[in-house]
Amino acid sequence: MANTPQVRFSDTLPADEISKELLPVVKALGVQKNCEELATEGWTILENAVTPDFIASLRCAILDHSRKGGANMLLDKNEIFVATALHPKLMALAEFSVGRGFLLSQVAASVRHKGSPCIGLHADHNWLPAPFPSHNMLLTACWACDEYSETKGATLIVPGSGAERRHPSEKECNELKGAIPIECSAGSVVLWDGNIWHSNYPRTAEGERVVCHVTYSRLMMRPVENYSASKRRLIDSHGDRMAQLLGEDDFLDSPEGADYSKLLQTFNNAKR
Ligand SMILES: O=C(O)CCC(=O)C(=O)O
Repeated sequence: MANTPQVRFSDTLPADEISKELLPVVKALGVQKNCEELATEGWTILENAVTPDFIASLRCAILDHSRKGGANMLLDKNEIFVATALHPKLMALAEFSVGRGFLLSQVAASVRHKGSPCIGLHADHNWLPAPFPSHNMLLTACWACDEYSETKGATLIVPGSGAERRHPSEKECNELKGAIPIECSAGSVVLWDGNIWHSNYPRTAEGERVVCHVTYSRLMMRPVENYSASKRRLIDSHGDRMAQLLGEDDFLDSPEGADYSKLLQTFNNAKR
């Protein structure tokens, strides 16, 4: 994190501006262009972010922990997941995109085989109502352990969709108008903000596409108080509404990571 001066800021830095404290870090790491792309396009690729050995070890660790197409809650499962989450270039891009003091939201993985279906067009601001705020809330960093191309099941992106600052409609989800594959080599990290519409192409090539998904969120997404120590007792005594208040009525943060049976309900809740 860049040094925090002991003065009280009364302004807010524009979403596309790199703070003067972060700028030297961004320049030293060579990620200024990535910051610009995130600000203007909503996505960027960090090519060759790590060595081939690192990405091979990450791929093995993901496969070791994956069940039924992926895994969640990986941060404390292997030191390599810590290294992905704390990668200096990602930390700098996250500070730029989701602000100083940003949080780790998840470290998950996906393994897509030939014939794996696509996940459907969405914006990662999925549990925010539209219009989305001008400052990004969620930054997703996908570590490609295998080459990305359309037939290999690359992430699909709709360039320019971030400017809509809303969720895609059902028609837009079906038509995928203007969609392109993100093409990159294994060892690259693809990052996008919460506004841009994306999905993935169904994999038609043999083999599998292994990806580590690291998400960072803006500090304001965190509750002020943390009741995890007494959560179970409070919910047992007070029921469903207490479960909702303490975050047990959504797809986020179940003991095994995301609980996808509650995904639709969570995304719908954000829009009513
Ligand atoms: O797996 C992909 O290519 C897309 C992943 C995705 O949609 C996400 O992490 O939000």
